[in-house]
Amino acid sequence: MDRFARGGGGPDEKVLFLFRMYDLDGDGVLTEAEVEAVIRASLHQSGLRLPDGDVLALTAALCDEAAEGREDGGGEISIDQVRESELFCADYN
Ligand SMILES: [Ca+2]
Repeated sequence: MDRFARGGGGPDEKVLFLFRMYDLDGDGVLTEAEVEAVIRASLHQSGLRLPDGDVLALTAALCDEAAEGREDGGGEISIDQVRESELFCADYN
């Protein structure tokens, strides 16, 4: 973990780290289950706790947002979409 934490650790690096960590099958996109894990981790890092319903709502909102720009309507999210998402970069404090 330490070697990933070094080198500035700006929001983008944190997102990249989380993305790689939670792209469980390593296929380069996050499925809804993987997105949920990222959200939970992000909240945990921010010291913020949300009810499960809110986490699921956030997950659904992110996946819906990601699906809007896709012809196949899939809910999977690429690293670029994660980077562009304010949800992952927002200051929860
Ligand atoms: Ca994946």
